[in-house]
Amino acid sequence: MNIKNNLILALDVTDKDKAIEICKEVSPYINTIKIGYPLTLAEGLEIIKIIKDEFGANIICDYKVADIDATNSKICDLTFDAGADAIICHGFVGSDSVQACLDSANKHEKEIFLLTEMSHPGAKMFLQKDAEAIAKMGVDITNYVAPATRLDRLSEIRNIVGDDACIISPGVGKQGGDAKKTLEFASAIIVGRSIYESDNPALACEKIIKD
Ligand code: NUP
Repeated sequence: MNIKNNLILALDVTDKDKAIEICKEVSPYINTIKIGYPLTLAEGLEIIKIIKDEFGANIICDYKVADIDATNSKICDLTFDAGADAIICHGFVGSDSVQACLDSANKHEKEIFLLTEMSHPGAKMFLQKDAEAIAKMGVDITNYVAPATRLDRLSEIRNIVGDDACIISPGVGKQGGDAKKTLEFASAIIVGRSIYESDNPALACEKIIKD
């Protein structure tokens, strides 16, 4: 996936008009948009195609897919049929569940991103201890999600997955992560509130890119 300026917008607003307005403002800087549950539950799965068609953007659906293999297949099929270019899947559910997501992506000629360790404080309670094992689970994955809030962990995950893997990293801005330092290890950063809550989302993008 070609991610302009190595910057992905997390479009966690809950209103279609607001979503379109923000996308318009940031379109000179951003060609890859992450849509998660807030916008999808508010506006329906059709929002994927609406944003994709209007802005020609890559759409990554952050549905953190985490079920048994049969159910994961259905979730991924429906998401790719709705127009997503990629979907984020949890790794802690194990390789059969992840393989089901990958099979669906391959069938649709789309991609999955495997979530290793999460960026929020609570990730230290359970997920962190298994993050390295998740990163090397043996499924043929080339795309990962790893935290901008813990650079030592991000660096460790980069070491495990290798230089050719694509790592996208949330946690810059509101969660405390630094864009430039994160990009020493990550292929791209995911930024939400620092952009869409800004009075000037375009300027917020410019600042993130230049800093
Ligand atoms: O570990 C993760 N942390 C995280 O923040 C995995 C994620 N997918 N995210 C998502 O990234 C989160 O749900 C939100 O959509 C975005 C970060 O947004 P913000 O903290 O920049 O507002």
